Amino acid sequence: PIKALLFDLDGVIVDTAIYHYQAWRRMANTLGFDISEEFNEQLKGISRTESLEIILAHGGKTVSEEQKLELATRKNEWYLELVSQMTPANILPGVPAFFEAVKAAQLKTALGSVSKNARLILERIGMLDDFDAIIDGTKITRGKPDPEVFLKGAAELGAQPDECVVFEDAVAGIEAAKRGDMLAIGIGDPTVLTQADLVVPSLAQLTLERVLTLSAV
Ligand code: B16
Ligand code: MG
Repeated sequence: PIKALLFDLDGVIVDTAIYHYQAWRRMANTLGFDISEEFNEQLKGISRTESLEIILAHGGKTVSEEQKLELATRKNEWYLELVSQMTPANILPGVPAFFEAVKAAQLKTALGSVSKNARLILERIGMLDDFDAIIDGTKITRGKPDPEVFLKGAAELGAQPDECVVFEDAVAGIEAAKRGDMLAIGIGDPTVLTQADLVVPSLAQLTLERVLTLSAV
């Protein structure tokens, strides 16, 4: 039976992907190139340093390690400026009702995010106390698609992988869940999240009941 639900942050609980995109775009522009929204798709769920490498390669730029650190720091400052304006109004549709149902069913919850800013974001939206465990970028050594973030979440909740369901909006995150032998529910487009066991547009289109039925199959 399902004991634990593991939630990605960016794209599942809040839409910070748009802020990441804006901040990376600003950085790319200072280097003389641009990045499209379509290109941004592959950065979802990917760590800050890996994202920077992908963007630099895309723009055909070679920079020193020192400059990389500077660029990543500046991007994060721009990103944090946007995050600082967040409020509970930024919580994605369907999330509060879904969490109420989860609590009523006495299931455990964990956050599984590669972001180093995850706690700050949860604080801004008033959801810090809604998770029994928080696994973020400060607690992991390998980003998604490595399953580390979700395996650690399961371990902290005392659940086996087959007792866990992962909610993810990123291709890399769905892959991480599947590599961890967990059920994966995609939030987004089924033609993009092809590895997911079920895909819904948002948590507003999903009931806990449906999740628990799915796991029984
Ligand atoms: P930070 P998630 C990920 O969050 C984002 O999807 C990804 O775009 C970002 O680069 C990464 O966090 C690192 O974030 O720069 O704040 O440490 O989807 O795993 O919740
Ligand atoms: Mg995400």
